[in-house]
Amino acid sequence: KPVKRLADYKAPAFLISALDLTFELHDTQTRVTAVSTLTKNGTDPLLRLDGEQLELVSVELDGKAVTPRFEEGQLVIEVAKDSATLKIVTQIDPTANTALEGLYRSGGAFCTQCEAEGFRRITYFLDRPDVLAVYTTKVIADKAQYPQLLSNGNLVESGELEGGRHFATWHDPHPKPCYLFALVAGDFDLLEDSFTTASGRDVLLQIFVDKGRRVQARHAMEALKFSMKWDEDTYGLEYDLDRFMIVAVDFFNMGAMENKGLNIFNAKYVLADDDTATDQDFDNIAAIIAHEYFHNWTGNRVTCRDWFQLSLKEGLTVFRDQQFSSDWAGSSATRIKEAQVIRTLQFAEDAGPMSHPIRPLEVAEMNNFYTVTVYNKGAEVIRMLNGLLGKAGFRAGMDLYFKRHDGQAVTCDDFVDAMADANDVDLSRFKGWYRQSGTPVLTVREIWENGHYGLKLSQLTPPTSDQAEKGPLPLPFAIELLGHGKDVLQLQDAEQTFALGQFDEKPILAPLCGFSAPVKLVFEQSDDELAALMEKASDGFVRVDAAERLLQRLVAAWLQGQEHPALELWLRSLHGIATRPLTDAFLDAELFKVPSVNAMQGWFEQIDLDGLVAARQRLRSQVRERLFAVLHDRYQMVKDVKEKGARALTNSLLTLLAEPLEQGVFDRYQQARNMTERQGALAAAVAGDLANSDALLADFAERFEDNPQVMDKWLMLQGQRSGALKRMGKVMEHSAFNWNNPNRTRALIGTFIATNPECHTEAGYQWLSEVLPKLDAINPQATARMVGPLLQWRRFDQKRRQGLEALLKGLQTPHTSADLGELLGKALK
Ligand code: B3K
Ligand code: ZN
Repeated sequence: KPVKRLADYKAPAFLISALDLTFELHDTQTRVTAVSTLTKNGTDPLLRLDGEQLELVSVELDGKAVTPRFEEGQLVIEVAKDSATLKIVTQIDPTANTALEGLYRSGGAFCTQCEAEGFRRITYFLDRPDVLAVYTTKVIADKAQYPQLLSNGNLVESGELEGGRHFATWHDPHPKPCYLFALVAGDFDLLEDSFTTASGRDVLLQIFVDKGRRVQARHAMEALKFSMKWDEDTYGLEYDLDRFMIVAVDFFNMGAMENKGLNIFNAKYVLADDDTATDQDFDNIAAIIAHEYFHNWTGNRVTCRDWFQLSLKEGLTVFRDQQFSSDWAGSSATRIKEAQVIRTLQFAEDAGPMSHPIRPLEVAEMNNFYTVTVYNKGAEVIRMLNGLLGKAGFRAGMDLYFKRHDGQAVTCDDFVDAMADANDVDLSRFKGWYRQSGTPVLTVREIWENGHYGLKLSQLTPPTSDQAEKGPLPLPFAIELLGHGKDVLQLQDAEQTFALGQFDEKPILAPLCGFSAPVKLVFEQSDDELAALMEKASDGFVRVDAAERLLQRLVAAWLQGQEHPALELWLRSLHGIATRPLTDAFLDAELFKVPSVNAMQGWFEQIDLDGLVAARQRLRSQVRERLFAVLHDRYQMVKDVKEKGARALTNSLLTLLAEPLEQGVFDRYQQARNMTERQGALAAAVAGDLANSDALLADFAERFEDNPQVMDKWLMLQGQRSGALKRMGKVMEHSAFNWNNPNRTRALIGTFIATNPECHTEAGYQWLSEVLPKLDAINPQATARMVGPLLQWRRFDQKRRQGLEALLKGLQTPHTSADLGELLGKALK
């Protein structure tokens, strides 16, 4: 696929103000008639339409048949007049569509996924986000098989047809880009409710789910209503159609999709009840329901000019869903987990061959750029703006953004300009966050002279694979001086000194409170101070980070075959936390986790995988040996408390103590009152590689064989467990696994690649060399999303480097998809 560049953006040669679509749905031969109302947007008479995997039936311009020509995969039509009506008929095979882009049929229903460039698999079109049209969609299908026919907007007509068929016509009055188009046809159970907006509009709310699972949509419905209210209260944003529909499907490449008025969700982010979903699942569902709903304004009403601007809608909407989550069910762990995503996944992305700014400069396959950088780092950038401008200033910026740009397709610069103008501030340097990739390293030096305390801060962003030159960026450095209060230092330059006042004793600095900027910290703070922060800082992120910094020193020493005093300090602090009165179970649940091997990989440039695995085992066994009694007491104290925080803490403690508590793990699993407890116990058994884990996994599979979302938990544990590789053949034969379903393949194979050290063995690479081409042929997008960890091959030891390089090279064949091909090309460059 040819690379596109942000710098080459050109306005479209034509605009399409209206699009009338007719879908004659048949399982393998669906006919699509698309009638566009075109106007020239300049002088170029050549209309170039995107199209992929289509069978062209006919083309008519203003009622006359035309013979089109093809150039570089596009359909080219000469349009003499300034405006015209274009009718195109295409035929597609939704059943053969295993890529799950465009219109596909799966699980007995038709559904669509058009973002980023899937609409071109439905008809020839200007498949780009800056072409906004009003859609009218007629859907025709067999009535018995597909009683529900849905599309965007409001239902205008429906009725019976000959031969057992029926139709429904939908009209969406809001002009939208084609990536927001959606169609669903199927036979679902329906949960309905309603919401009255602040200005009195009654909105019908509908959630469509697989038969028999209606009650499991209740939590999603509550989250939806809360989201609608929250966006009114927080940003003054109301819903703008008569109905809002959500359809849950099991075959889906991503989490969900914000199609106008008709969100399509991966079923795992809709369906939940206490027996089948964990507390974390409930929170994820609420966050994603909110995220997609919030897109109605940040994404749909104001959309992106081009795909390089993806963070315009995604970074902003992730920030909004994070704000929502902290209001809805937030705990001290919420922000810690957000920071963890950045520090493990995003920092790794920036350290590897896929490094890109939150507004990428070059893209071949757009689907490869739905990344933690664009989404989560993008949200961190918005969070910094929010902090800089304050709540009222940020809201003023949002108001101005909608006032200026409602109904338009705009750029990230437009967004930042609205923020700047509403607040009368200069944000030109801040825009560097959109241009520059990489992770700034923030070095902190303390100044302590004659009772005066101060800080010398300096920042440096090392070169990344995509960009050699870096400059300083404005960044907020939030601090606490233990016992003396908090402050936010605004670092503007490469180096700056801040005087913080007079003290009797050198204060203890809690750095980067709330993870105030997406940076790596270099700070030679004493081990004792880190231990004090771990126990006493008022900010949860600082406490968990202090523990990690201690462990990083310890593990670095262990990898050199040395000992380090950090071990005793870490254990002593954990002891202190476990014996003090319990004040924040969520936070303690985080402190009682031993960092994953993945998290540890982020501490070092070169990955000594065997060393890290051994270090992690050693940390676990040290905790067991030295702290069993106090941790077990705490476990006894919280294990029966019916409260979310207590469950989180119980699961952390159970995981740490799995080996000595073998029977306890077993009992906990058998007596579990909900999925949080059952899954927690099972995960502990697997983490400890207990003898009973086979029996428990078998029991779990038997209990939940009918629930694919729950069986994904089982597949994930199969991917994680030690000895996974030798059991793979068997697991893949289990009815729970399905090569064509990306939820299943991601759960088993994706988890294996991302978390299991057995992946990085000769046998692991051999196995992947067989599995990945097969997966890529079925679903390129899902496959490309799994291989991220393998692209880091240069950071491994020599033997693994060779093995991985050979694996990646072997994947480059004439059959390789554009998705996977782009990643391999970058990784091997
Ligand atoms: N916008 C969609 C993601 C589309 C992914 C295309 N590969 C979901 C979301 O971010 O809300
Ligand atoms: Zn989104």
